[in-house]
Amino acid sequence: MAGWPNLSDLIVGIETKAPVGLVGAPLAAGSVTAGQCDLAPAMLRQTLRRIGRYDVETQQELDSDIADRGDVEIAGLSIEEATPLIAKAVRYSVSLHELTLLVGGNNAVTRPGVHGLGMSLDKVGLITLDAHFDMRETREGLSNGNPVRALIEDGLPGRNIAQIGLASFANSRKMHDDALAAGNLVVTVEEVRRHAIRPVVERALKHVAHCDALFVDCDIDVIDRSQFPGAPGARPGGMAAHDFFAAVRRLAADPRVRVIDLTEWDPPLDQTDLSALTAARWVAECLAGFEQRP
Ligand SMILES: [Mn+2]
Repeated sequence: MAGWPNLSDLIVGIETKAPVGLVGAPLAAGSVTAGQCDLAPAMLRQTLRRIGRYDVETQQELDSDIADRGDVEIAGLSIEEATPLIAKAVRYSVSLHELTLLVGGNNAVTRPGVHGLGMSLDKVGLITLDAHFDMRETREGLSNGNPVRALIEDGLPGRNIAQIGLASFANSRKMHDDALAAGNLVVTVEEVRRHAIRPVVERALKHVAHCDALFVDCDIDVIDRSQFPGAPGARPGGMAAHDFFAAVRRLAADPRVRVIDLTEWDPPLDQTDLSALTAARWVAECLAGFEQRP
């Protein structure tokens, strides 16, 4: 692939003034299903060279530099212990870069990521692309199954939360009821198919129109398992990868989006390179959207 312009060309050192920052948060602790999501940031970096920079759809070549800020040092830490460290790393990145890509790790990185915006939660919007509500109870501690409930308990109002891609037979009635009662916008994966992804994303952006800054959580288990085997929570009947890409691009184009995370990728679950190529293209879609900003 020598001479082929690819995403790895865009990675620069942290001493450079880059519009985009990359923070790895290799958090594996506290997963509902034990796994190796901590291997994802390294695998993502390794796969960037396989993703080209030229987009045939827009006839544009991606050219935004990405400052790789390395991984937050959280090996062996619990979610509770890792939380302030992840929040601090995100906060620093947000202070330096217009857009921060936060690469988990499991979905528990989302809560510290949101706090990393350093803003009052009533001004922050959260949009999730996720098969799950992430509304498990918090009584027994934090997990990758309860970041949304934990954020609501922290004070994030449901009117600031839009959830896209919820899957049947993968959530409980209580989680659904609680999400609706909080005021979250809830769009199931079947609704995405019925109405198409683009209008659904517009609805989500409208739901958080009053927010000053947005955090986008891409739990990659939202994608159909046949198209993303490398996520423990992914199920048959999930979102098409092309809809996921379109959603990420549109969301990244909103200048209020300061952080986009990618969570729940567990590389060893996929013996092929399908999941790695999908996760690495997420970076391209984030950049493509970012470069469309006014
Ligand atoms: Mn999730």
